[in-house]
Amino acid sequence: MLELTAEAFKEKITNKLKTDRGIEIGDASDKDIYYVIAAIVNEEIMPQWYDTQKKYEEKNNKQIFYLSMEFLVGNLLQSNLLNCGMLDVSNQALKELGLDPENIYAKEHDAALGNGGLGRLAACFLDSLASLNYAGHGYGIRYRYGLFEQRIINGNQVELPDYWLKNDYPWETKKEDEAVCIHFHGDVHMFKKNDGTLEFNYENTDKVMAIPYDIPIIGYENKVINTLRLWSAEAVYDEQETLATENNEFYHDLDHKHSIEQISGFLYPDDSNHEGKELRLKQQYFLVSSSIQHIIKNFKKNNHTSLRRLPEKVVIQINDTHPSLAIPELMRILMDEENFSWNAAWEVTTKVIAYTNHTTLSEALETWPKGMLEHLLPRIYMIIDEINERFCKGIWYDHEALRDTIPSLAIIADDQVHMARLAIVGSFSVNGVARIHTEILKKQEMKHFYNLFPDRFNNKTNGITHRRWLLQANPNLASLITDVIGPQWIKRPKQLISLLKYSKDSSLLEKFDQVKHENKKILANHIYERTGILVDDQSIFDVQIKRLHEYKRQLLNIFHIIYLYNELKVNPNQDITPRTFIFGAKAAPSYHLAKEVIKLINTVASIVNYDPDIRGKLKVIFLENYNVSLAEKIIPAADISEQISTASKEASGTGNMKLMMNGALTVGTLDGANIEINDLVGNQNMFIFGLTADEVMDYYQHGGFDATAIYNTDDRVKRILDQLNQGEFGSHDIEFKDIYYNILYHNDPYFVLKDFEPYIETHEIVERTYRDRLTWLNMSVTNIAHSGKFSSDRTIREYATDIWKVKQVWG
Ligand code: Z57
Repeated sequence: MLELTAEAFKEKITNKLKTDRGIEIGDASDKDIYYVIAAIVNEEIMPQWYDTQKKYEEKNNKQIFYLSMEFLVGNLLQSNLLNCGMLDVSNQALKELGLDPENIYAKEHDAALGNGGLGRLAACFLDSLASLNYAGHGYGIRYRYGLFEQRIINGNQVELPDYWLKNDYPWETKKEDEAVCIHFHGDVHMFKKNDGTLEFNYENTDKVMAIPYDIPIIGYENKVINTLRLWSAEAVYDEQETLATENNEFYHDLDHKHSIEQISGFLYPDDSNHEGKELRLKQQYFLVSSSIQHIIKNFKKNNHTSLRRLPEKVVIQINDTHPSLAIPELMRILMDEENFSWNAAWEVTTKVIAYTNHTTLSEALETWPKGMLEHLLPRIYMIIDEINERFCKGIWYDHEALRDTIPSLAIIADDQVHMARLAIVGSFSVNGVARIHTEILKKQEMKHFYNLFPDRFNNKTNGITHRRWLLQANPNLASLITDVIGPQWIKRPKQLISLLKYSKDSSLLEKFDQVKHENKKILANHIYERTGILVDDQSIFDVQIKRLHEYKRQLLNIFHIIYLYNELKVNPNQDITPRTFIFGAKAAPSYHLAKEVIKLINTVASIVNYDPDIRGKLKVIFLENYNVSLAEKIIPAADISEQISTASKEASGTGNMKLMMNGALTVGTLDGANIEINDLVGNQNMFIFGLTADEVMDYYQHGGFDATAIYNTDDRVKRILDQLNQGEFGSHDIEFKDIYYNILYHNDPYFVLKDFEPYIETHEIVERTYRDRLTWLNMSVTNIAHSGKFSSDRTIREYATDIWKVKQVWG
């Protein structure tokens, strides 16, 4: 649609307002305009969507199915316009109509069907799959409530329901005819057939309908439209139930209906923390069973051959262990419905399933009580049990040296089903998400499995879509880059490297400075509108935006702020470069310490921001309800990117990549993908500090370090902890005692005190560097230049060639 003019686009808007919504432009609200523009996009892409799917059918190549409990897609209007080539014309048309495009696009409610990194990664992957023309589809759950909306009240996080579907969602299409039936509970009966093989029947199961809602995933200027299919749970309609009302069972039926609809009721809000609730297990099986049933139906429709050839046409990537029941579910269908033998079914399953691991944190590793699994999914449990028996026997007989380790490898052990073990045993590929993370999996967490299956393990360093996170979120930077090196980087992000040639050109560096400053003014305005606080757009914007977790160490950041505050109180005339610390973070509702840290940040903010001694040199801003839309506002304006996890704990991180791509400099530990950023830009272009992963793991093996010793010897640390303990930052003296106790009596499990001094010193270097404008700008441009590697296009190409063995479909 590149030939569409603004004039024609305006006409489309006015016509559609009339025909779709029955109003004249003068009476239209921003929301009306939003819906009309979404309709214009849909009109453009619907035929392309059909054509893409037809082509996939005709070519009948292998297709990728990305199964994930989370897809954090965020807002879609702007990125859909961008990808189908209508963003510029839409912006122009809206401006000519006297409207602010930003306001119109902001009318969309974010689809927050994810918690953080893992869910956002899935969304970036979909964007890259479509943009690179791979036949790859997402399968997830259409949660009626997405991740909670966060409000800060008296400094505390308060959670509100995110009913994102309250207004029409213009991007989804319900596909009633493709509904499938899912079975829970029931009794399994086993028969011996004439040929001596076993047959399994199920009776008295609870039936749930899975109704698909399809969302188009638009490739960048290539007319490829892939599908994100989200399943919604509905009660099975049968006539008896409607008749039951005569017997006064109406409320019983309603209750039943509601409990079924709960399966797709809400997204569990715990990031990197396994809660073990039965409803969550139901959700996982619901996703897996509906997706696999559909995949098999589709295979049969397009291939008139045996399902033994499924691996030639289908690869299923499971996003963490959350969909790992895909393994026994595929076994079940092949054996019980398609009459495969165990061995034949296993052969197919282990060639179709590939597993991505996203963490080594023990609290995130999924285990389910075997009783719970057996009760909810009796047949699935039998299959897992058999997988386990065969696997353990195999070790016992074939790997004598590993006999002692069987308890730590067994899929079922201590009455728990260990999902990561199931995922490794039942798949042909196990990948980590950054080099160091994969190495830790191979050498530590999963070393016995690695010894058993060395070829299965591989690394795929994460990436982000540069289309959303640079082109769309930071249009001024994108067009400056294009002015300097031409537009090739948009399709080939690695070409950003051409910027290096200009990274010492001071007149050009000025322009990058101007763009950053413009973005900072925009964010400052936004902060003022949302909080009433004025921030200095000349100050350093120091940003930490991510889920709140102890290992991510927002606490270290706030300790630094308290330290600076204490110093300024002693010496208000100190000549420091003003700083604005910006936080965005949601805590899991049940995560007490994380919520205490949010409270601490807000409390420190309320003191620092209004203390006249500070004279505006420090501002602390906690922006509530951090989500994709807010990230798009903050990232273009960041000077400093805080990536300060306890080394070895952050599998990869992806915010680090987004901020780097937008010219922020990283203050970070040698953890996750920070290490790979550091490989590219070098120590001279980022601020690395703190313990290494090896040192951290060493301490853990030898009982940690002595936190109290640091408290007793470092006056700065002692001061801060005493302030927390004595209620200096709170109205009651009990506030923040939990943080104090956690550090001193639980021996600072995330090494906040150990890394405090190097962190403080690093920030002193940051400040000196910031004052040296040309050096800073050179560093910033160098980071942008190297960020092309972290496009998810690169990541997806690696998955495609190494794991999936698929090629681009055409073009
Ligand atoms: C999640 O967002 C991540 C890991 C998990 O196990 C769960 Br559950 C949720 C994150 C990691 O913490 C990040 O380091 C990583 O970048 C991201 O997944 C994507 O791989």
